[in-house]
Amino acid sequence: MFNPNDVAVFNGNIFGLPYTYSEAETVIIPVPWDVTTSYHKGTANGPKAVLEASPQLDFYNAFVKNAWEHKLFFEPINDYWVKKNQELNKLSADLIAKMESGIPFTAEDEANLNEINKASEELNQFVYEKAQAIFEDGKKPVLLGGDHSTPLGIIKAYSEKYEELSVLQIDAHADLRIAYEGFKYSHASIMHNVLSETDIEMLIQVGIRDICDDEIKYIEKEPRINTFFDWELKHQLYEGKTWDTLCSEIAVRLTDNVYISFDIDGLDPKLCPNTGTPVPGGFELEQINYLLLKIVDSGKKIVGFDLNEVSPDRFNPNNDWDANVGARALWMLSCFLKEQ
Ligand SMILES: [Mn+2]
Repeated sequence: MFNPNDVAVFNGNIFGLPYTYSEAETVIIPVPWDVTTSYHKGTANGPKAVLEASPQLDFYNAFVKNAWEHKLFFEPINDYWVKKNQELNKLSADLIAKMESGIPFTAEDEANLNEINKASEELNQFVYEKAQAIFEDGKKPVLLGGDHSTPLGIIKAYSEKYEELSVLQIDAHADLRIAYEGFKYSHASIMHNVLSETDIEMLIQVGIRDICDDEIKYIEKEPRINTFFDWELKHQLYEGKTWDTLCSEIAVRLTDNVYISFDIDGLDPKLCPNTGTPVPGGFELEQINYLLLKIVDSGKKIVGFDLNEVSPDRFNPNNDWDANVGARALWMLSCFLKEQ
């Protein structure tokens, strides 16, 4: 018998929950992938680190009754992708170094770039088919990255399953670059790829604070995007507007079915110091919790999510702070699915 008040035991499942795949309502797809990460590598180790940090959480949720009864199952981390990621990271590190020093590509570099783009396509297809299979089993797929390139396939599956889906993106970056550093499926291109390869209705971006001119132009001319920049939100807070009001203003932009793509770097970097591309500014986790409560209160439905860019400490394997926060973010998002 599982007692949610007991000390959690590491049983291989997320949060030490006692559910199998066949019992599960929600299945977490871990994606150990960070091939296109340009700054700090390490988000490929995010799923394992979050899984290991997860049993220490307590299950009480002030807003969701018996939250632990939500039957969550964590799929085994797929070894094929772990190996593929390691292999390709050697190639991509070299390409990125050349690009950043302005060294022209040789024919071999071009071939390597092609190989990475092909593998990314293969990964997207794998995630898409996995998500579809979970839907077909009458369960809900959610995704834990990896870098922010990983959720394209699952967002595609959701956009086919749900009509008028909007994506709520919590992120420091707009991720609207077209083939960043030559990588078609870059972490920095995910929302461009979502807009061009799925039929989502709206993209609502929150917390964006590190962005280039081309992305600003993209946002201005694309009617499906609505961006709440970090500086706009913060200035309004400083001027006395409440977070409650701002959350209502965000919620009203969403369609009835909401998918959340949560890049951990949308939070204040003190909560994710080892993430791939940390940026000062951002949110407390409780502010995002409040935003999601407001969205549900406004009558909209949170149907699915991904959490990405969580990375363990590269220098100190005993420091599990990033993974700890990641596990709490995952728990928070999961609770919003149970409530539906
Ligand atoms: Mn991102």
